[in-house]
Amino acid sequence: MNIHDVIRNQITSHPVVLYMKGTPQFPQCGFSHNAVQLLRACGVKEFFAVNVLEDPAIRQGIKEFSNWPTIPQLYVRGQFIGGSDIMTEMYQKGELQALLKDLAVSQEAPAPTPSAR
Ligand SMILES: N[C@@H](CCC(=O)N[C@@H](CS)C(=O)NCC(=O)O)C(=O)O
Repeated sequence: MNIHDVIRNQITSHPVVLYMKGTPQFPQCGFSHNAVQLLRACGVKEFFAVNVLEDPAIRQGIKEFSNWPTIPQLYVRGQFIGGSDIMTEMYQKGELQALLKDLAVSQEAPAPTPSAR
C-alpha cells in the first residue's frame, strides 16, 4: 500500500479525520490547536487524529493528496474541508457546526448499559 492508499483508507474509515501536528491532548502548533478547539466547539469529542510529526511520509503525502500545502487538514466523511483558517471562517458562519452536527454525538462512546440486579 502506498502512502496515498494509507490516507485514502484513513479518511474513508473514520468520519472525522484531522491531520495535525502533535495530538489533540498536546497539539504542537497553534494552527493544529485551533483546529482541535473548533472540532470540540462543534461537539466532536472524539475524532481520528493523525500526528504528522511522527510520520514524514504522511506529512508530505497528505499535502500531495489534498493538493494543500499546510497542516492541519480536516477531512469529514472522506471529503477535504480545509485547514485552520477555513475551519475558523466556516465556524464563524455556522457552517462547520452544520457539517459536523450529525457526527457530534455519534462518535461519542455509548453510555454503559446499567447492569441488571
Ligand atoms: N493558514 C494555514 C496555517 C497552517 C500553517 O501555516 N501550517 C504550517 C506551519 S504549522 C505548515 O504546515 N507548514 C508545512 C509543514 O510544516 O510541513 C491554515 O489555515 O491551516
